[in-house]
Amino acid sequence: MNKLKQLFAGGAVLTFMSGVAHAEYGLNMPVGVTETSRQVYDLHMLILWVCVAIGVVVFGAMVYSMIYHRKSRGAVAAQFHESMTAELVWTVIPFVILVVMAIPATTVLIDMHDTSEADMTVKVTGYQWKWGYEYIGEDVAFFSSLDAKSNEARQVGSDIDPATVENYLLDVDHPLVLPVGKKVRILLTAADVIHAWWVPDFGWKKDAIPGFINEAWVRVDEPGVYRGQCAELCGRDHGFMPIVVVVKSVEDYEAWLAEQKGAAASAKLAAIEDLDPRELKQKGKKVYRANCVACHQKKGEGIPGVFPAITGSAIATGDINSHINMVMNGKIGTAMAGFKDQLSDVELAAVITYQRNSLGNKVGDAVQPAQIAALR
Ligand code: HEC
Ligand SMILES: [Cu+2]
Repeated sequence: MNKLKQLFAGGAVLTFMSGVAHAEYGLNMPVGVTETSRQVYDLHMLILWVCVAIGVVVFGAMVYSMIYHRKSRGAVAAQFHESMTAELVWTVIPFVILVVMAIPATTVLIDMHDTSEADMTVKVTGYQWKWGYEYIGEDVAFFSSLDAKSNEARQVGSDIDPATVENYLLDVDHPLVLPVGKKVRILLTAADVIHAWWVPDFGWKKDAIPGFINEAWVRVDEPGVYRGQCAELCGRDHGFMPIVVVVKSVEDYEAWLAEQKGAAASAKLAAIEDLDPRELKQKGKKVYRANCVACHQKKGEGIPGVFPAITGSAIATGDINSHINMVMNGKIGTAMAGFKDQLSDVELAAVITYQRNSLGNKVGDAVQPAQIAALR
């Protein structure tokens, strides 16, 4: 009896706590911030209560029969077979229930797939292991990788405690920025393996498949920061390609977009100018930390037998052209992907210069962005 009391007390405390901590830890799915997500939530609640009602009726009848028609009371089972009425009842009622549930479910599905009359389009491409975002018709495109702090804290032997990193593994360097209240068509694809784009607050999740374009849309009602993750097991660093969407007012979004276009233009200009090797090295370190460290490691030591070291590497300390070729085009059939399409001229020149003159290497030469541009 005492045990039972404890159990109930424990249950009561848990219920109470779950009420208190509701904001961070709810048992239910989030209501979300879009019309779609609210429709999905309502549908979920409707079906839940239909299931609860069926459960109460079925188990109620069972428990009632077990208590009031038990053998010790002298109950004798009724003997009837092939009862038309019973068979009709247990066929027609579930059928009607299914149809009643299918009508709202289909309505929501059709709404979710209707990408017509969108105000703008963003193309989302999944990569191992980051996201690429392209604002169609705006000449704005960038990559979105795990933020440097999470990335450093997650490394084996890192001296940063993950508990001290805000939004650990849920933050990126360049979030997707969207305007509030606008219908955004989202095109999804991937460049290597299957990924899936999932922001729970938007109420949907969709696969990004190489060679296919999937469509979805979102219209966010409130400005804010919404976080999600890749939801398809896509390789070793699947858990390290989060999604962050920053939703801004329309004016702020326009200002941001203009700024991005300005940045793209100045990056093109910078690509023509020669840069100081020291500046290249500094930039290169950032590029290396964001794109190469997962395999070649922080100090360039690599992982013996899996990923070669950059420190003392014959390529990174040898002929500069083979080094450039390796980084731009990768090596087919290995995990070394070509970075030609993922990094700008400046970034490529910087990371190559960095690898040759840092991480324990001292070749003393440098690559300029113009050389990279000429090789495209
Ligand atoms: C997904 C893992 C991975 C990532 C990320 C990666 N590499 Fe590599 N890299 C490899 C592998 C594997 C090889 C060996 C290829 C081979 O078999 O020759 C390699 C080889 C190299 C080499 C030649 C080293 C040698 O001595 O053979 C260079 C230089 C290099 N990578 C530069 C880079 C740069 C620069 C980046 C970031 C922009 C980068 N890598 C990102 C996996 C990776
Ligand atoms: Cu993925």
